[in-house]
Amino acid sequence: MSLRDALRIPSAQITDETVYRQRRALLGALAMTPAIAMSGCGAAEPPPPPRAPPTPAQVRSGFRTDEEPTRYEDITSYNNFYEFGTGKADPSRAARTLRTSPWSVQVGGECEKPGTLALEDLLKGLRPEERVYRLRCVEGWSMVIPWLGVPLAAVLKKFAPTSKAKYVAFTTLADPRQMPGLAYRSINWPYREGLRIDEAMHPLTLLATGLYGKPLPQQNGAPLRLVVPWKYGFKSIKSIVEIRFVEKMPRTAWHDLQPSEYGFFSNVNPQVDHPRWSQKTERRIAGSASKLFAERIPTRLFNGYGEQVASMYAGMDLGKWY
Ligand SMILES: Nc1nc2c(c(=O)[nH]1)N[C@H]1C(S)=C(S)[C@@H](COP(=O)(O)O)O[C@H]1N2
Ligand SMILES: [Mo]
Repeated sequence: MSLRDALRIPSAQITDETVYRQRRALLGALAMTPAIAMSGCGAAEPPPPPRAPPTPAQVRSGFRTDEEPTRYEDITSYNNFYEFGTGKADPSRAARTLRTSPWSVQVGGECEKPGTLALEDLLKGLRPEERVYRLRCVEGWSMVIPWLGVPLAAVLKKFAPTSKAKYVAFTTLADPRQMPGLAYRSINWPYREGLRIDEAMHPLTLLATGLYGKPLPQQNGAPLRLVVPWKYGFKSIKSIVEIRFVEKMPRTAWHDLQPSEYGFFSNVNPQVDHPRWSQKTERRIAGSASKLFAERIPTRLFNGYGEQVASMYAGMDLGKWY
């Protein structure tokens, strides 16, 4: 489908399947044309009043959810990992050959103890915890995933960030021999993401190493991927090889591609429509196969983690597509 065709679909008929096709079409269209002027941001609700920082108990209440979990087979066969292709089933097939051991991560920038560490050393002394989080993709589908991982803050503190470390930038491996998707210069590889330092240090922010108590499968971002449950899924960057503390807001892969559609903050917000589709509801992929295409549920501000994270955005205009 061409981008022009994609844009012609009446919004009432847009499902996350068409959205994902639009997103894929956009990659091709943008490769040939300068940035297309997209319609402005959705109408805004007034921002919620500033809130006090969460208590430790409120933070912990975000670590688990009783919602029905997504099945292992769905989490590992319905993926976005464009380095291995743009189809949902591509990563589970093509990422099988990604070599995840040995693996090292280069950590640098505004910190006192930079270094390149083997994964084992990066995680030394930290015990993986289980966190059951909602994952909400910008395309309008969501899952409930039992991750295994360590708080990102615990890893970052090992490197003694300085007061100049206002943001943290992350980079995915970009090895064309292992990643067939890199042959398509759609995204400006390597995949890059970033967080503000307070977001990176937030107790909900996880560096995941596994799911369902097992090591992370390649298609889910092995051996190490970010999980930021209150943000759209594209912020949760996979197969990380570099972490940098930086002073300025870092450039990110999706934002570079289409700034009006993929903001730096990208906190889940049902009141702010994506320029080309509504974000009010989501298709929850959970439970039995027969439910997969039936369940649409309301999307929640901050993906339901407002109690834990809203205070970080006090005073910020949430009505904009950040
Ligand atoms: N390196 C990299 N990280 C990535 C992506 C990607 O294409 N490349 N896709 C993102 C998107 S859009 C989503 S929704 C999640 C999907 O994670 P999952 O496949 O483990 O569910 O990974 C994110 N991280
Ligand atoms: Mo996504």
